[in-house]
Amino acid sequence: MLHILGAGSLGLLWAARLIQAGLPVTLLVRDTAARQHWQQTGDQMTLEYQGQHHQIPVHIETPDSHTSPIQHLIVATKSHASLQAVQRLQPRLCADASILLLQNGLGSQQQISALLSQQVLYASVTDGAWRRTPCHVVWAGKGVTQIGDPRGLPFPNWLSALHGDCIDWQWQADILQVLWVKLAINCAINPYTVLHDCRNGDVPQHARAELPLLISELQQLLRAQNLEIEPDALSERIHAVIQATANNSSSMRQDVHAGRPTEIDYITGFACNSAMAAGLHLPVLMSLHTRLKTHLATLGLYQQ
Ligand code: KPL
Repeated sequence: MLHILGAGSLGLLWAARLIQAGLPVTLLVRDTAARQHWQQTGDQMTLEYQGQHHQIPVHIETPDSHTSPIQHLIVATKSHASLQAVQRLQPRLCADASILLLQNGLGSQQQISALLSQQVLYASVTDGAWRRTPCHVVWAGKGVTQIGDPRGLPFPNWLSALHGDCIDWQWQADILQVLWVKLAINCAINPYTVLHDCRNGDVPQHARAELPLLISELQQLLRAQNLEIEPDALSERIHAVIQATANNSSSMRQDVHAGRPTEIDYITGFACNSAMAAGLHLPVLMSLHTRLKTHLATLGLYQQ
């Protein structure tokens, strides 16, 4: 049995794809109110892909409604909610359980690794998804999931069940490098989409001359983490993602539109803290983070 923690867009997308592939899945929702909402829909979710709607029955539980042990846990909560959510489930985790973290940004993964003695895997997900309703997910863009063990252990066998038909994933020997590059991409895109309330494709026209300066600071930050990245490679990656996701609303902008807290602390916040810890002076990144905090605070979505 695979347990998926979190019924946001990513949790629903993974649940739908794993169930469609015939795997046994339990979706863990936050509380009894959420549980009842699912009951009203007959414990059915909708996966919408390229205009087609697929109805999928799903087994729903709350973390406290059962005490059965958990062997395989996929954590799909937002980064700021994941530590607490995993702590709540900790008593149910088998001693040899395997936990797969799908969070955006960095920082929450390390908090969970420090909490658990079990194998904790990190993942970088590039699928685009959003929820039309709490039980209806739209798969807006197919991506690839990179999975790895930050301690360099080999991949656990249960991942073979997630074959390419259901989750397009690859094993990454250096998952932290992948997550750092993704963090840099998110730092260069997400804040501007919120500050200018724009789609990803409009970021360069709003960020203007600041964007190359920011990218060069992010490059310094990656180098300080001992990551090998060619001088122009980061800029090319960022512009390629902007183009490939030009019509998308970033995850941070989606959170703001839904009135939810954002993952700022695990994106620009983590980047700023890491820069300070490395003794780097990155004024453009710092100023962007400060402007973002102030903007979110005026929307009531950040406590300064
Ligand atoms: O990962 C993303 C996000 O929105 O968080 C990007 C790459 C910016 C795509 O929207």
